[in-house]
Amino acid sequence: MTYFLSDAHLGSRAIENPIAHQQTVISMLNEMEKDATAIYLLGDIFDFWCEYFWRDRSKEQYRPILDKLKSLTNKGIQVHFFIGNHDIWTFGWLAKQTGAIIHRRPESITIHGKRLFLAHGDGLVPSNYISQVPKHLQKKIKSFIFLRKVFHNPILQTLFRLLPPAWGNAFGYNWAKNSRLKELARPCPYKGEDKEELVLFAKEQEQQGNHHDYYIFGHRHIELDLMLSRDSRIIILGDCWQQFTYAQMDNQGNTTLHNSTPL
Ligand SMILES: [Mn+2]
Repeated sequence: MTYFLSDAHLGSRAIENPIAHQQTVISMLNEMEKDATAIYLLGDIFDFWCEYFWRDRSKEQYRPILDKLKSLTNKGIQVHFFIGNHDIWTFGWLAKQTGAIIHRRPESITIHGKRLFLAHGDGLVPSNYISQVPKHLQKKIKSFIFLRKVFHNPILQTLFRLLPPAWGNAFGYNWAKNSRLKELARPCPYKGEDKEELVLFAKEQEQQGNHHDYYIFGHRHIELDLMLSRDSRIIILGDCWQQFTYAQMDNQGNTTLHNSTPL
């Protein structure tokens, strides 16, 4: 079996019991361990993750999950870690601690004869998208794209990593907490086939001849399993902080969405 999960937002200061939350995610991994050959973590597993140039003792809060991932990779289960928009800033430490393979960009891979397009999903929109949406949304998208550039800029990343971890974390966790609280106050449900960016993105890929049997994304915190055509499907993975969603692909390439029960 191959498993996919995303958006645990571990360590979020908007989550009441972070230890129980981490344990729930670990219990999901324990279940997967029974028959998994590979586990794909599709981004935002951590609510804020930055590896500084200095030792960051606060990372010890994640020791249980880091050890769990390490034990999975020690057993020969592949763990693939895609950066999200909250855990961009890994520079080797996480890979060393867990044995996970880090992915910084969307990937096309083939498993069990199926071609998969995998990504967290932030920043993926069809071409000329901005000009097609209403003015008030254009501003929002442009500022998201600007922030994304800032966060991915190597020079700014280096400067941020020079900060004392306590300062960087105070900034990062509060920024992330605000986005969690905003989401709780104003959830953004599925926009529909003609408006949901990742659906439009996947449809465009198909139209351009870049065929995939499956598009699997996180980021949106909505559960979606939609046929794009007779032989193409998009799956958006819900999340692992409220819905505890995961996707399971069997050895014939059949993929299904499931939910775990929180501890
Ligand atoms: Mn995200």
